[in-house]
Amino acid sequence: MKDKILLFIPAYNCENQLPRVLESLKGEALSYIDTVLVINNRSTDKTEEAALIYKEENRDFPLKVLRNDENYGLGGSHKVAFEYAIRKGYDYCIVLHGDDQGNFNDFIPMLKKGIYKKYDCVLGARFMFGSKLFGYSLFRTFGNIVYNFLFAMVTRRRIFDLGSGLNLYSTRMLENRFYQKFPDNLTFNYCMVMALDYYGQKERFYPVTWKETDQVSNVKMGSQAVNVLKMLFKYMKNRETIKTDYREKKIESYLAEEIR
Ligand SMILES: Nc1nc2c(ncn2[C@@H]2O[C@H](COP(=O)(O)OP(=O)(O)O)[C@@H](O)[C@H]2O)c(=O)[nH]1
Ligand SMILES: [Mg+2]
Repeated sequence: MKDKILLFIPAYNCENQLPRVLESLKGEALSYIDTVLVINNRSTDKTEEAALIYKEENRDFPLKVLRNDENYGLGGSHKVAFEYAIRKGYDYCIVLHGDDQGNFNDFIPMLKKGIYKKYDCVLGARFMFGSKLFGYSLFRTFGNIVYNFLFAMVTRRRIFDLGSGLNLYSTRMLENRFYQKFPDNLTFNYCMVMALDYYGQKERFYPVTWKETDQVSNVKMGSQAVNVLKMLFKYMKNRETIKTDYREKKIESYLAEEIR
């Protein structure tokens, strides 16, 4: 039977990039996707309007637009999307950032060969043989490689990325909601990598392209880098810390309104 696949696009202040991302899915990519779910995380620009205009102009494009009840961050947006995927019976949830840095089409050979069926998750990797980086500074590349190495030591597996903007998760793996108390901000993905170790999930890293052109990165690199190290160090000392609440603000349930 054909797998039911949800493509989740987190979107925050990317009015210029989002239509390009949607456009890039036309053709073969859409043959693998049942629903494209754009989650507007309370953007302050015209991101949501851009999504709605795109839907209006592309009537047969399987697009759904949600708006988070609050700004839940990138991690919180994942929680909304994962819940949606589980509740609506999707077999897989693919995440693609809405700011047009990654490219869904990089996953097509992997989807075509059915590679994902043998894993709990397939993680797009920007720093492995076959990956391609455009406009990414040497400093950031180096920093990422060092961090990959540190996480590899602690999780005792080969790590080629700690959070690219293109990843596939099976809903079977997500079902027990192990991620519910993970950080709501951009460090969510680092926790997901530690979870690979703690829960013994089976991952596959897959090389992807990554570009930086007109995006505005919201990452506060310095403070995030330090926080991530602390997180990793705590986990190294006591692996049970992964069960603690990593959030700054406790949220009962992550809710979103279906706009269209
Ligand atoms: N920064 C940020 N990004 C968010 C948020 N919610 C969703 N996103 C999306 O998450 C993706 C990654 O964010 P970005 O700032 O580009 O981080 P970077 O690519 O790791 O430098 C983008 O596609 C954003 O549109 C949020 O609250 N903050
Ligand atoms: Mg980005």
